[in-house]
Amino acid sequence: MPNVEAGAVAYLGLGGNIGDPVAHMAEALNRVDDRADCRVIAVSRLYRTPPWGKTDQDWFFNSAAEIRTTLDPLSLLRLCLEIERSMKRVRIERWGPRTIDLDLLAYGDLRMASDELTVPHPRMTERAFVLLPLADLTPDLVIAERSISAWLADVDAAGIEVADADRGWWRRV
Ligand code: A4P
Ligand code: MG
Repeated sequence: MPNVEAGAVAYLGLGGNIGDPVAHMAEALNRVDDRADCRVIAVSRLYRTPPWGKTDQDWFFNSAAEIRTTLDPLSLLRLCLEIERSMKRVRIERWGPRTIDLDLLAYGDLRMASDELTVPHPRMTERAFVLLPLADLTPDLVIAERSISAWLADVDAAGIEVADADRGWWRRV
């Protein structure tokens, strides 16, 4: 059995706006937590967010999770992509509608950029729908030399609502 307690702390960002996004996010988190090499430590509140980037689409649900894992960063990314694929995520257009999006936001204090994986997630500091859930978990986490709460103060979070303030939402779906 891998000793998850000795693993790295990583943060995942979750979102979706097709079908039942809350059920998809809950299933994704339970699938991560069910693995012997991963544990979900904490989950953010559940947010309802206006579409960012491509605005003529449905509102999203978004959340974030803190996990502990013995997987290396690339294996963790591949796990996220595999979960997305198995939930039949259709990637029709950039920033377009999706059943589930599972991003690796940060992995310990690792900084890396390759074709397959960039950590921290390069666009996270511009996105209130990522920063707000992440600030529930770790407001003092430093990304690109500023804390999550400092980045959050600079982005437009207008319209974002808390859809469920109970952080156990993902256990109940
Ligand atoms: N990849 C590299 N680094 C990473 C990483 N750290 N985490 C690669 C995840 N993936 C990473 O991913 C394309 C490829 O990026 C993956 O195969 C992986 O090898 P993608 O998720 O399809 O990315 P994308 O759509 O090209 O662009 P981007 O900017 O990542 O978009 P997102 O993050 O997918 O965002 N509005 C609201 N309110 N809420 C949302 O959740 N989401 C999007 C899409 C647009 N607007 C939104 C929301
Ligand atoms: Mg993604």
